[in-house]
Amino acid sequence: EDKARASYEQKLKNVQHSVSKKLLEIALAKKSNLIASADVTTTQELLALAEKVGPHIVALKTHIDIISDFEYEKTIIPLKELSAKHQFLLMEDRKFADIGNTQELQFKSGVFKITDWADFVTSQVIGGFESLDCFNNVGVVAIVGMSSKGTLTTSSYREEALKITLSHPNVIGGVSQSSIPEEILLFTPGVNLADSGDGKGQQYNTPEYVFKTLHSDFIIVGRGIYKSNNPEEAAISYKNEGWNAYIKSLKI
Ligand code: 6AU
Repeated sequence: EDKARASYEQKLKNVQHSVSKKLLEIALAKKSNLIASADVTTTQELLALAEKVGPHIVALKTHIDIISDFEYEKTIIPLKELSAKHQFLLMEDRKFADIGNTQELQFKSGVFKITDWADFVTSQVIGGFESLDCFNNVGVVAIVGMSSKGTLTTSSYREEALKITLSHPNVIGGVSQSSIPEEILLFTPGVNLADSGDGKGQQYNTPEYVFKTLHSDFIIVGRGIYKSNNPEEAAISYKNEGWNAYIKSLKI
């Protein structure tokens, strides 16, 4: 397990998808491998958080369907402006989990119109290879393994999920708590410096652990940042912890 990992520079030479390239370029430019999860429930909180943490992150992860006052004009247009101003990508954590036709409707229709603004989305791969064909204008991060206690993403499930993840051209990487092959990007949530769990099944690791042991590329931090008294300072400390852990893992 303790062997040197591929650097972002090396990965940048090998990845094909434009979204993978952008993520790696931003990581190198900002010296950050942090994705902030904006699990807040109003437009005002979402935009305020994006403004504060924007300079320190590679992407802002949304659950857009929890925003109680969502309006495309008031929510998405300013969010897009902030993503351009602070140079971060938008990751919609929709976790699609249906047949291709339904996923296509959920992706393109309704009030959220995810296809119009997200740079990349998360999707389960339980619907099979072709269920991911509809996401052809964005990057897809496949849910390979979950962080919660008792998850059904067993090693045999993860093995099958990885086959789709590695072979589908829309897929840029996976969400997992285990290592995945180097040619794709590994996104790891369940990262918190203060807590080991949340009493609702979530399980946390440290940035140190996920970079050293899993060779993650990006950490996803929610409550560690947005619940903090000072989200900007918290983002800076997760950014620094994550970057230092990444640098260390290059030298093993
Ligand atoms: O740091 P937290 O626990 O406040 O938030 C973690 C965020 C949440 C979850 O929906 C998400 O990460 N998540 C995911 C993702 C990103 O797909 C998968 C998973 O296995 N565990 C997990 O927590 O927004």
